[in-house]
Amino acid sequence: MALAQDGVNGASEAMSVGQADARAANVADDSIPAAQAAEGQTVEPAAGAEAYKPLGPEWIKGQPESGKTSFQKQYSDIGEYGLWMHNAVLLPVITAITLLVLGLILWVIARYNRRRSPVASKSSHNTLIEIIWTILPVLILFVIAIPSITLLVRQYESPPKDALTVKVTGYQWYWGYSYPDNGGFEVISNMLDDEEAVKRGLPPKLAVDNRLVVPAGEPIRIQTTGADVIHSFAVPSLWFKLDAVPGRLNERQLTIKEPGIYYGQCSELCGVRHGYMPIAIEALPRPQFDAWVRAQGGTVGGEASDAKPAAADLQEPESSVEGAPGAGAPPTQLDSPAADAEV
Ligand SMILES: [Cu+2]
Repeated sequence: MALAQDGVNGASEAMSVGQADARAANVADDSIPAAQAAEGQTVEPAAGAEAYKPLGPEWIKGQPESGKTSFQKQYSDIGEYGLWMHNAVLLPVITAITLLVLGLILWVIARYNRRRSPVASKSSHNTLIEIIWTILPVLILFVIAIPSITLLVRQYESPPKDALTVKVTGYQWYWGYSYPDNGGFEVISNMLDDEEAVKRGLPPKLAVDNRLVVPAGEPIRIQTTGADVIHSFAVPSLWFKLDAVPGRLNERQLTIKEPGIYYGQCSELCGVRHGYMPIAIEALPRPQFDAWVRAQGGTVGGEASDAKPAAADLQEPESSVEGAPGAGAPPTQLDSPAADAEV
C-alpha cells in the first residue's frame, strides 16, 4: 500500500492515515478517536490518554553528537563499566605501547644509521631483552584480561525471573516491540520523515513514531528475533547490541538507570532501507510506564490472566503481508527523497 510508504517518507497527511491504520492493527484502544488520530496527533502512542504523556525533546539523553570522537555518555551500569575499561585501561595501555614503539624506532634511526654506526653489531642473542619482551606483553595481556572477562561475564548475566520481557522483532525495515507480560500487544515503530522530526524538535533519521517504552531503574529482559533477515538491535548509550536473527530468540538484560530517550539504529546490513530503521527507547518511571501500557490496551501486573484479551493479536510480520501498514514498498517502487539518497 502506497499510503504506508508515504507514512514513512512522504507527506504528513498520508502518514496520519497510515498511522491510523497501524494503530487499528496494533492497539486495541478505542479511546483514541479515528478523527483525532488523523489530525496528526497520532505520532506518539495513545496521545489521547490522560495519564501518559510522551517525553519531549528535553529528555533526549542518548544520541550521537557532532564533533565527538569517543563513546556516548552511558546510562547503564554495564555501560559505565565498559566505558571505564576503555578510558582507564585500554586507552592508556595502547597509548603507552604506541609511544614506546615510536620512541624505539626514532632511537634506532638516530643512533644506528650508516653514518653514526658504520660497523653493524653482530650480536644475535640477548637473554635479558628476550625475557623482558616476553614477560612484559604477558603481563599487559593479563592486566587487560581481568576487566575484559568481567565485562564479558556481566554482559551475559541472565535477567532475574520477574524482569519485564520485551520482545523486539526486526522487520524489513522497521521494528516491532511486543509485551508478552502485558497482554501481548505489539507496537510498530517506523522512522519519522525528516521534516516531521525537525518540527517536533527531534533528531532526524533517529526519531520514530512509536517508541519502545520501558520502565527505568529496573532490569528488563530484551529478546530479539528477525522476521525476515538478520537485523541488530543496538543502542550505544546503553551499551546494548544484540542481533535479531530469524528463527532464533536472543536474550539480554537491560537496565536503564534514569528516565529519558535513548536512540540507536539497526546495526546489521539488512537491505535497501537498513539505514532507515532507527531505534528510540523511552524509559519512564514505573507508574508512567504502567499508564502507557494501559493506554495501549495492555494489562499490568497479574491482570493479564483473567482480563479479556485487551490487546490485538500478535501481528504477522508486516513485511510478509502485502499492503500492511509500515511494510514499505519494494525497493523498485521507492520514490521518496530518502530513496534517492540511497542510490
Ligand atoms: Cu535492519
